[in-house]
Amino acid sequence: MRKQTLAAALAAGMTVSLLAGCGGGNQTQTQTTAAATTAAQTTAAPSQQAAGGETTAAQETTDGIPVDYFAGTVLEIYTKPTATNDLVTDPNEKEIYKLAEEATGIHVNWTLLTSEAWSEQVNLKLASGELPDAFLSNVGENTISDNMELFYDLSEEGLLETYAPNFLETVEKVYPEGLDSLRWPDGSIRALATGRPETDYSENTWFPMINTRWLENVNMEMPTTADELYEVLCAFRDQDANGNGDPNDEIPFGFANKHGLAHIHNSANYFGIANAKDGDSGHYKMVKNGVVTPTADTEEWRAWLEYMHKLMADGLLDVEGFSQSGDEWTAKVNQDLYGVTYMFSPTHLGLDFNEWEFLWIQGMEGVEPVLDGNKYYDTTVKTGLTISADSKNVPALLHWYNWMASTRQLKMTAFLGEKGILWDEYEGEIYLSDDWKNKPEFANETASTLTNNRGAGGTSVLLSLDDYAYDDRNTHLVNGVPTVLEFNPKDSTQSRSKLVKQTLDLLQDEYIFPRFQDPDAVSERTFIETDLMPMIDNYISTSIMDGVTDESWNAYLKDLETYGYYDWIEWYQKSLDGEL
Ligand SMILES: [Ca+2]
Ligand SMILES: [Ca+2]
Repeated sequence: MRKQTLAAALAAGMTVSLLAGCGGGNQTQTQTTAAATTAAQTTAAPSQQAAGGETTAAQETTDGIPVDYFAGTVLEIYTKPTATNDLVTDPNEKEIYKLAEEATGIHVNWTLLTSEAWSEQVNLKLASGELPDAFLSNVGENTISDNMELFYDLSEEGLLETYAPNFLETVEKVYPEGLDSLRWPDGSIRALATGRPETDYSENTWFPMINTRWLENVNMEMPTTADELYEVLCAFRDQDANGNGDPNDEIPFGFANKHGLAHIHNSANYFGIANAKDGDSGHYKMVKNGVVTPTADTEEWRAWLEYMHKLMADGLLDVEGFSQSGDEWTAKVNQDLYGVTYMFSPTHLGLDFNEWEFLWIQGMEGVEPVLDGNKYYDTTVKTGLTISADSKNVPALLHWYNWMASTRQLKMTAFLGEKGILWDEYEGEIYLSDDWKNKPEFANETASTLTNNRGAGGTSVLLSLDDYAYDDRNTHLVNGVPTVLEFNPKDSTQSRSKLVKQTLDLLQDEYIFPRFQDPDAVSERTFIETDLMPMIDNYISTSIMDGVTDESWNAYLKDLETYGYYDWIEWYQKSLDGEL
């Protein structure tokens, strides 16, 4: 095959180039040495970089391919703006792409599509058969599975190892399953990943929160068991807990199944049942010791429903919780009518952060409460870079992409823009910097506009958690020196981060890592879900409103079988085992 011939030719030429051009310099780049080299490189003038000089080591990729091996190549790449406030009309104005061209000699002709036009244009291109070399932005799993043959299979032996070793190294750090995370069911690799994972800010859990002012008003302690919570909620009901003079306007426990994630399902956490960040139906299974385990047929499940029914029957739960809209729920939050409810953070709802505390109780004796979510939150874009099957520039493209991932500093430049504005270095470590805020030239900017206009965010290369800034939420450079930021309860990022950090240990360790799946297999699952999920959801709401009897419970257990609950569980077991 052509590419193999190219690879072979390159492999043969590599030794020669190294000897002739680079003096056999040490190819081993630890992060520390790479850091030092690229720090110099990033600040060096373009002409110096092009000339090489002392930056030789950084100008070769780890495997020794000369950085300018593909100089003169012109790539056609489609992309879209990093975010809606990315006003850059030519991505070549961004620092990372300037550096990449200066170093590799590869020029990119960009076609920048609006987010609105993206899907349509990608599909038009795919239908026309006249494809650019690559799409650098999320093409999407379905688009790929529908047009598999139009995307280059990057699983070809030796291809990524030869041209994208830095990327491969990052992939192993980012995904517990390494490169297999990017494989399709047939073993092929049709896209490379971009962006960065998070464990901190974005974890999508909504937290159960209790109003401590209300607790003080009714003169009670923070509850730690289901019985104590019941007593507290009764006090909220019976007294003027919000202190507005009316003892009857409190709704002790609020939820809204039609709003985002403030769902009653979250309260199953106290009974040891939690999702792994996949919505309501995520609560209907858990992975325990490598086995996908049913939850919706357990004694814990029934105990949860019975407890919530007791709250409902005694006027402690919002009776409108199943029917009200998100806006109606929000209005009640803002009118100080809820003593307990679910939140991304109080600050995000415009509430006083210091008035609310995370509410964590033991629902059932002997059952460990578990918080929704999992300890690993994948915010990377797994279909971030796709290369067209008929591109004549596959090695050059991989080499260009790989170069941008050759050091932490370049990855940070790709993500946030040039060093010295949003990020900088201090004694060899990378930090986010706040010093741009004092510079007149950035007076009209925000962190968000700077990020999006100067960096390429998730639309660039792949970063691991270690690549990013040290303690990025709480330690920033201030006047060039690492400074632990004072906690500001009005800062929604800090508030959320504080809650997330406080609760990370309560998350599950086991979960089903998302993979690309055969669309037919996915259809089989969604077919089961069509009737199964409404049945379970209906049993939840009926039980909480009207109670659980042995008769209703036994009929429900039978329904679980009839509606394919155990086939659904088995499907996820296969998914966990990588058999789909
Ligand atoms: Ca009351
Ligand atoms: Ca009141």
